[in-house]
Amino acid sequence: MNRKQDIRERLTNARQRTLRMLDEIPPEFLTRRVHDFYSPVGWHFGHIARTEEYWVCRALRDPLRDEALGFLFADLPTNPKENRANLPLKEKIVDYMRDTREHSLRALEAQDLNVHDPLLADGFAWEFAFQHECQHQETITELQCLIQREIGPQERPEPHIWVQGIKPQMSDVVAGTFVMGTDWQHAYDNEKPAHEVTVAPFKIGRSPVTAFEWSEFIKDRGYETDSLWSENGRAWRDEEKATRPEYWHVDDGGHFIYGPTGLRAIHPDEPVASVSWHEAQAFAQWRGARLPTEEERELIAHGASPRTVAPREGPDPVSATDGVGELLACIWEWTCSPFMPYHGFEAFPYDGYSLTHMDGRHYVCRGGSWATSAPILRPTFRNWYLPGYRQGFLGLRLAADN
Ligand code: AVJ
Ligand code: FE
Repeated sequence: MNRKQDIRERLTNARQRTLRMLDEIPPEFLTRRVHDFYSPVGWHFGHIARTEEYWVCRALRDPLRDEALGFLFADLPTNPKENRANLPLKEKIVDYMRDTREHSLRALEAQDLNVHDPLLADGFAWEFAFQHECQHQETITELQCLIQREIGPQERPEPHIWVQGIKPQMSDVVAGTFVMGTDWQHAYDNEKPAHEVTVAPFKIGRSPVTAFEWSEFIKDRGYETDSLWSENGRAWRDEEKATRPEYWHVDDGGHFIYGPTGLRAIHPDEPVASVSWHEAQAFAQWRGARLPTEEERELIAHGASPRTVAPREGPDPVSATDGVGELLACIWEWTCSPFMPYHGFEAFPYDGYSLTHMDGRHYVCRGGSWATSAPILRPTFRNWYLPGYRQGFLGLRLAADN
């Protein structure tokens, strides 16, 4: 299939899903901020359109066609999240999405992609817009969960019985040299360049830490045991009054969590989610283990079969398989590595994508979650958050020295 046709189809498929997601949002929530960290969910739909329009226009050296909407839907410090609640009506957002997409596809049709300009070569601007749309679909899923939490339980789901969970096991990984990162033109700047890395032997969890394992940490007073927490971790815990993963609802009958369509029972073997880096660190301490480095996490992911899995309603329980599994599309896994540039990194297409976050304060997450769109699941993909962040589908996998 030719490249333009391929881009067109992928953009069109992504957009079908985005529009389906928009229709699932209760209209009264489109302009409402349900959490301090987030813009109102309606903003994300315009932002997807604006980002595509912006990069296509930049590539063509054309001005933005609608400066006002271009600003409203920009993720800029001059446009703080409080401003982003003044949104146009849903129909106008949908019009903007349609109009910018039509313009983008017309421009794609007319453009020769066999050129040297890095914004145009092989359709970079369109590919960037596509991957960006996929990423915001996951943010929208996070917001769907938060919206369900605001709405509250419609009915009490049948709880799972939490008697025991799968036995956590570790696999030995031999020392090895592998190619970390990629030179693929359409990878994000932070994944480049490809470079050789040598890793000492280590042990790695065969699956991410499960909800049941986390419940044992709680029972063993892990949250109250100061020696398990770093100084910053303790400060965070006290400030947040954290006693369990933020989105857990526990009553005497069971464990529940809000998914994108409402409250659901937590399966004991599903990966624990919505834990911060501080909590993940304390848990690893409690188990006498540590978080993997991102080098270790990428090394094991290169062995993973590149399954393409569609996003689901929630995580599947992990299985006690031989070898290391659940490497992609299960849960984002915290690593102990700060988000920093690889040697030879060049910010592209703008500093704000990666560089401004490479401040030593953010930590890398790897793997992708059940809510990550399949086209952006890859072993080299780096996600990052501040250590106190626990919204989103974030869990962990343990590692240890060998
Ligand atoms: C990589 C998920 C931290 O959502 O802030 C979306 C991705 N960058 N639009 C974010 C991103 C620009 C980013 N994360
Ligand atoms: Fe964005």
